[in-house]
Amino acid sequence: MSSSQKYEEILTNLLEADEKIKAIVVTLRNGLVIASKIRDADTDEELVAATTSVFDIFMNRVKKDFGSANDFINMMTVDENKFLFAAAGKDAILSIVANLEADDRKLKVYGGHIAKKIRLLVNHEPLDSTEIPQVIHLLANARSSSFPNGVFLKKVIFLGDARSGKSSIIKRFVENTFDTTYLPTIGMQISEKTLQFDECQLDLKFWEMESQSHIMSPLRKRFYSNSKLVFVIFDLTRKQTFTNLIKWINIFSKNFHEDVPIIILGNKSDLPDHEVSHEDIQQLQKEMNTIIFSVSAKTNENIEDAFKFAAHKIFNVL
Ligand SMILES: Nc1nc2c(ncn2[C@@H]2O[C@H](COP(=O)(O)OP(=O)(O)OP(=O)(O)O)[C@@H](O)[C@H]2O)c(=O)[nH]1
Ligand SMILES: [Mg+2]
Repeated sequence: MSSSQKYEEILTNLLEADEKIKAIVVTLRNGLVIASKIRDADTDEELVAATTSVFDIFMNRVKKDFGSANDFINMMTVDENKFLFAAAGKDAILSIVANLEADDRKLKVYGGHIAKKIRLLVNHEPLDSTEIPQVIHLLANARSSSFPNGVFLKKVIFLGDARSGKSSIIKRFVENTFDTTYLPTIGMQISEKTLQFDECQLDLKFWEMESQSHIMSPLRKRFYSNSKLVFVIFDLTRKQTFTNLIKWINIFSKNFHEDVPIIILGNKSDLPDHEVSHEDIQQLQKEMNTIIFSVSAKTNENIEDAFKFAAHKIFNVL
């Protein structure tokens, strides 16, 4: 699929996802339009003119307030329209025009997700799919007001075969970096990151344990104890890691009897030769009545969304 087809599909999927969206424009920082999609051809010219003038105002503000920031998402209302501007990496900007009834949160969830896809396209990095994953629809339609007020510390554990990318996923989320060198996790590795949802401060503590389980078995109980969510990671390019998911989940349930949400992530979506097919994934999804989605610690595809989804699962607000 050519890159212009990919833009076309991504923007079409976004229009379909939220009926309040009137137009979507992807521009380079200098204002050059690289892709656009307008719902109603009748309002075409008018909207493009409105978007361009608001875009100029916004860009001046961006230059002043954010410098060359490559991570922002901003909304403003001008006359009859709501505008969302999201950085799609350092080179491009996604603009969404919606009518006034559009839900801000929904626009931000979709906008943030699509902006990341566009960043990959602009940088000529591999894109796993032009479709909006189910998890994004769930997040977009969830109400953040359902998060409890206060400060919460929650333990999240990572399971999965050696070299599937547990440490890399955590590192990408916590430090926003990626390393191609493989350093097996020894013993226990713990790190932390805070997420904010309105009045809810969520301090997530990530625990990863050495995957050579037999060596570490006396520590297993401590590893599982008090966990509030489990991520199970497999490597999309190695089928065995997918088959072993069940093993990891079974060991967990044998050792820990509380009902904890489990999220399965297929990592390394950036690599070309996937041994695990969409059909395999869909079948397991059905069998386990869970959501599995593909991520890449390398390109950052879907990583943040996976953790946001986890936060919603922890508070059972989906
Ligand atoms: N291409 C690609 N490589 C990845 C990705 N994620 C991780 N890797 C590589 O895969 C290797 C293993 O990653 P780790 O994060 O150490 O895997 P792990 O699951 O923590 O492994 P153990 O700690 O031994 O259980 C490293 O060489 C990473 O650079 C990804 O999304 N894409
Ligand atoms: Mg590791």
